[in-house]
Amino acid sequence: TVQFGLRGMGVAPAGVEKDLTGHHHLVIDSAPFGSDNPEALSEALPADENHIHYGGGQTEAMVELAPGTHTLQLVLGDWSHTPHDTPIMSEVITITVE
Ligand SMILES: [Cu+2]
Repeated sequence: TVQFGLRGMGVAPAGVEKDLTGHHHLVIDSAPFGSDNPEALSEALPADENHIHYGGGQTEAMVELAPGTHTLQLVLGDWSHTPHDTPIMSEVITITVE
């Protein structure tokens, strides 16, 4: 179970255009979002097995991962799945699934 933390912003479902809100995306085993990857921050996040959208406004989720080492990063996206102008994202963490 992954719990998504957020302060100073609200969570709104995808498609709801409201200032200072967004929905969470979990980036799994994929290139990190950040200043070294600026183009990824200016367009909608892809939707695939490495980029999970929580467009219902979920603040935690169960994720099934194969045993081994995985990286996770949380990226907030606006109503259209695009990171905010000042992107809101976590550091990349590395976890081990046994
Ligand atoms: Cu999204």
